[in-house]
Amino acid sequence: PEDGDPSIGIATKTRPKTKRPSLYRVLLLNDDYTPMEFVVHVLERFFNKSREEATQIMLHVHQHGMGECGVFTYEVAETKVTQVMDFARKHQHPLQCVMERK
Ligand code: TYC
Repeated sequence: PEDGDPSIGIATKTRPKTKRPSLYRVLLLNDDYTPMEFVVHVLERFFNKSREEATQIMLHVHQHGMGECGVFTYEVAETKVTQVMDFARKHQHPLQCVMERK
């Protein structure tokens, strides 16, 4: 004790406080209007995918309704979603990008 009765001890237990950040999946949703080439470009530009991987992901989304672009911490995932949505809107495509807790 800093002050007061030195015979009274305060029991404390510390534990390592480092918490792993929660991770979020960023997903693209399929629609009938966004051109396939535009989706491939989005995956290359915002998710650093190769042309080949971007094409595979795009086709997965096209065939299954949604697909994963990457896994990020909250702030990074949020930024990716905003960038993709702004870019799609700017080009007048209805492409939807969402994030979900892993
Ligand atoms: N279904 C679209 C088409 O046939 C292509 C597409 C793929 C759209 C993936 C969105 O997230 C998407 N042109």
